[in-house]
Amino acid sequence: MITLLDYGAGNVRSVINAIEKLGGSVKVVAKPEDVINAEKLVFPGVGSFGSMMHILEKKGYVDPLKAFLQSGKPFFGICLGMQALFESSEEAPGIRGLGVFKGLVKQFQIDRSVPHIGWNGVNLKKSSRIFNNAAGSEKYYFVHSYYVTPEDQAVILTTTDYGLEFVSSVESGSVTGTQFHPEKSGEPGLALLRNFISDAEPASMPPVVTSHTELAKRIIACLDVRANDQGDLVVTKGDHYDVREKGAVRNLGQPVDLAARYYIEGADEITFLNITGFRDFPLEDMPMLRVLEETSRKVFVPLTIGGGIRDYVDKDGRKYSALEVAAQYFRSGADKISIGSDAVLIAEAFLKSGRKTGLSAIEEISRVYGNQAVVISIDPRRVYVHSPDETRHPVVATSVPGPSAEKYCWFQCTIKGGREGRDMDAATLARVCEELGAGEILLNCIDKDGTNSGFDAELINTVRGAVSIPVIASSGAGCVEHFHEVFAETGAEAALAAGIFHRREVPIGDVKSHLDEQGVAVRR
Ligand code: 1PR
Repeated sequence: MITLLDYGAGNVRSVINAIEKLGGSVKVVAKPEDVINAEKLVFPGVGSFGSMMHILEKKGYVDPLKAFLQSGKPFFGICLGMQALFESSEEAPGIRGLGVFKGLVKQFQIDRSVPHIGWNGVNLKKSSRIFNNAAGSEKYYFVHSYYVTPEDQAVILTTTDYGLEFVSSVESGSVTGTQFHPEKSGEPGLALLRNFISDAEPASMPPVVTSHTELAKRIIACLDVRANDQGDLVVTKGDHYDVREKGAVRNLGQPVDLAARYYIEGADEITFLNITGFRDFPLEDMPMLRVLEETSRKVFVPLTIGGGIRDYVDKDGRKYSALEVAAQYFRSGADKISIGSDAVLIAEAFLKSGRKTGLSAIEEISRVYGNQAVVISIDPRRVYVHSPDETRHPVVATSVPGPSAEKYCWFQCTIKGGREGRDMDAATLARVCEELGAGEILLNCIDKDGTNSGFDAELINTVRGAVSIPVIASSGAGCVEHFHEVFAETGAEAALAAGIFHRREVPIGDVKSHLDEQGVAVRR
């Protein structure tokens, strides 16, 4: 029996799903004694160091945890669950950690995008039974902005390279911790958990021991989901955001089935966009929550859900916060949520007042779940002008002239699925959302959506240049070469596609083989 310490943050459902997939059974801690009485304890942490330690204190888990960690019984800390083992964190000055390991948790100060999001390798520093049967060249899924710095080098199990070499896992006796998420690292991650659950013996070194690792470029499969005219939830896809064919919503398949297929084909992440979410009330949108629950039982790579995440007043006048909506999605299996229309309205309000209220959906959700859990989905379209003076928005001199041979354009943000243009440009929106706490940008493009004509590199470079958080390029992929182009011509950390995958025109595996042949780091 595995005991799981769920202190109420983030996506513990995927850890439970992973352990149950491996044939294990899980008991979730309900009271402090459950910690002490555990045979084996798994502690997955997502969010921020300060709120985690605060909740552990409030629930009376700190002393039982310290006692368990001295007991010699097996412990597995994941992400914040590993950071909690250290003395303190730059993320929450003055807040004490469990102090099992001497050392500080530090923030990345590097010239790379932060958070460190994606698949990266591990350099093994000593043998451990959790890496038994590993080849040594596997990549695991990381999503964090802070890393541990143990004073005692002997506890270091692995390091990983991302702007600097940092400690990505630790082990001392029966206490193991990983910065990466085994429950979201596909089969290699499940193998680690299997070793922990099954007391795999003896500890051995894998055949390959790397001395350097590289963050892979991510290939993301996107499922635009909405109810069709019969009310069934289907995956749909159009071009330029028009998903109807002869008046009917195009039906490209069942969300859970397609997600499971893309997992097997090697997608690094799966994104669900509820494209009519701006109309609905998500918490009444049980079908979408069920899709998430079912998918998270079959898919062990990160899941992002977007569509309709904002504050609400329901028909009985009851007020719901975007944080409550997001919490429901995290508890249903999401690792990240994506905010579209509401992000534009939040940024407009911020630019008008010049003041952070702390109450916007971006600020609230990133405060509780960490900025890495908040993605901003931007739906821009080009507005062509003959000269920069024609607009107050930043323009680019474009190599793709406009309908009247215009040589300049700016990228106008839209809301409600491209239905309403706003007086804001994409780079400003991205910059403001980063300032408010967002951790990643999903940069779509209405002009390119569904065209199979390639990504909009000018748009991507404009937004890439305005933020220091990762950017996902989206819209327009038509062949494997388009993925190489976008990574060669822009600094995007990931590329997303929909239509070519749904229509089985380009298998995800072919995209990865092509990138591999071109020397682009990918997860194989
Ligand atoms: O505004 O917070 O309710 O969120 C709604 C979400 O749904 C937004 O993220 C918005 O991008 C998305 N959305 C709304 N309407 C549509 C539509 O298509 N009518 N889909 C829509 C946006 C963009 C990508 C698409 C890529 C790749 N689709 O997600 O998958 O363009 O497509 P391709 O590879 O086939 O070119 P809110």
